[in-house]
Amino acid sequence: MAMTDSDPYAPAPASTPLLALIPAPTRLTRTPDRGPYVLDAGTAVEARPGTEHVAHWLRSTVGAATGLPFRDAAGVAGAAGAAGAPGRLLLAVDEDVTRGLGPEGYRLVVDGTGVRITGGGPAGVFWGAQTLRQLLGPDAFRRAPVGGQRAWPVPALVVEDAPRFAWRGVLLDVARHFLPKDGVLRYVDLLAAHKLGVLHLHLTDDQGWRVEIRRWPELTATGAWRARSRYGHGASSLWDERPHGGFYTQDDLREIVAYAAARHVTVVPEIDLPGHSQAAVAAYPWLGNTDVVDTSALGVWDRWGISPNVLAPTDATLAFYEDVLTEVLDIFPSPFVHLGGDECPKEQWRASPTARAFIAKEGLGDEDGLQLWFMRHFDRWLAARGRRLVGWDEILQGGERRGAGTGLSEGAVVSSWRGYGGGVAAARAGHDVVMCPEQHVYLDHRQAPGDDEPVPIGWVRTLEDVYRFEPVPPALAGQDAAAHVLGTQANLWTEVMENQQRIDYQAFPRLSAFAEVAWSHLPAPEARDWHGFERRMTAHYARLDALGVDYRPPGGPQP
Ligand code: TNX
Repeated sequence: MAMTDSDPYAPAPASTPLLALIPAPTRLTRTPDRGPYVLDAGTAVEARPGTEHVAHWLRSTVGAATGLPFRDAAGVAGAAGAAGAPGRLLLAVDEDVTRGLGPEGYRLVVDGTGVRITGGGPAGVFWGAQTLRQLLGPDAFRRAPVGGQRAWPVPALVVEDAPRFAWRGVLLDVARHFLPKDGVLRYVDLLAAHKLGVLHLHLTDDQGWRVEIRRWPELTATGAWRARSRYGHGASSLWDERPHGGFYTQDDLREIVAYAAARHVTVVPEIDLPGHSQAAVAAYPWLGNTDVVDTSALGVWDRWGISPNVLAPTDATLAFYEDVLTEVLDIFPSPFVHLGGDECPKEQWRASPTARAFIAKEGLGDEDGLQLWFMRHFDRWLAARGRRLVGWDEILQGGERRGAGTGLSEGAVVSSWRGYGGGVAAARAGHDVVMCPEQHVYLDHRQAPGDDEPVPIGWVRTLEDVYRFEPVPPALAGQDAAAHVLGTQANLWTEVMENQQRIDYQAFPRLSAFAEVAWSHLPAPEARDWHGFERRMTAHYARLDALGVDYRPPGGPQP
């Protein structure tokens, strides 16, 4: 799609409001002779079929912030008038209007008679409504009205917009530190405000199991709790001597899924296996490699890094995880189910007579083959149920040597985190991929050098670094395989983020830059208008303030 007719990045003359949309729309044209339109108590919403949930969102969210009632046009006297009658906010799905913009695309028209948001599908209408909220100004992001503003002007304009990528994701690691349900719902809203449509919930890890499984209650009774955490490295490490834990009931998760669905956010659950599984082994010791270690003595892992206590390759383990996944599928309608596959230490398999015999019997070659065997089993199991496996790029290990491609089903998706390499290889082999290289979009990494960063881990990934991240690497650019890049994802691992405030600090403002990378049709990294983005961020910080986001301030932490 062509970048722009009029330039949404151009600095606004001082006399006109800075629109400062984030993520930047594909095309924005000001039509000052046709407007503005002023929303007030008389503005009625006409929600055509398929858009009722957007009207509901407007009332419950923008209405709560502004005091605007957004009354239903059907209930307003004389409402039988033509579409987009004066004083109307029209919401409609109409592909004839949005032609070529796709189901998530929308056309937003503001003129003196009202506002018309037309989507290629219901999602497009919702993203258009999010744009309208930005146009109303930062106070439209509050939870309740401040001051007595009754009239909300919006400049006359036409926006035509559609996302570059379908998978615009954020991983929230609720395993290392549990984030209570309300915090997750709040993140759904923050994602939606940035037109990000995938919430990848990392529900299990060595340090905690966070999803209620009715058939296997010890997973949460035991696996959701640890007595303490260890921070720092080597001699300078310290135990905090505080318990940590929590989990979501299935009802909690259904509520999160429904809340997200109403905001066009898909929740992709991750059950990490066969590594990162000590919490499960602590709950059911027979899941572990009992001929190598006395797993009955294990607790939930209480330090960071990667536990050597991985799943044992037995029929009982497979059957157990089939039970788990049966319940997971029942909770999460997502077409994609993430099963990890990352960072699985192989020492216990190497030492285990059971695992060695298994590798020999199945002709797996070595431990990498064994890991692939695990992933393939569940890849097929998911495919038979109409779902697609997603795994970290280690799921490619052990495939090529066996001369059978990746050994995974065609629908399997790779999350490329150790750089772009795994994603490039997977795309060339015909798999869809999500690019989330740790060198660019790991938001647990520090955002500035210096001693005063509250979360001083990892490499430095500045706001500008994230803004200049390009999901399609040169190795794929211009090739057919580039079509396999479903999109991109920023990952919030929470080893050093204990609570919502810390997550906010690491996530923002970088997630705002990431949203633009995922949604907007930006030019090549070196040609991106970083200073224009910075200028728009000035207005966006006011929105984040109104939302109560504890972002890292532009100048760094205040003493
Ligand atoms: C690597 S990304 C991990 C996570 C850690 C993260 C910390 C991935 C698949 N594994 O388990 O939390 O690094 O940056």
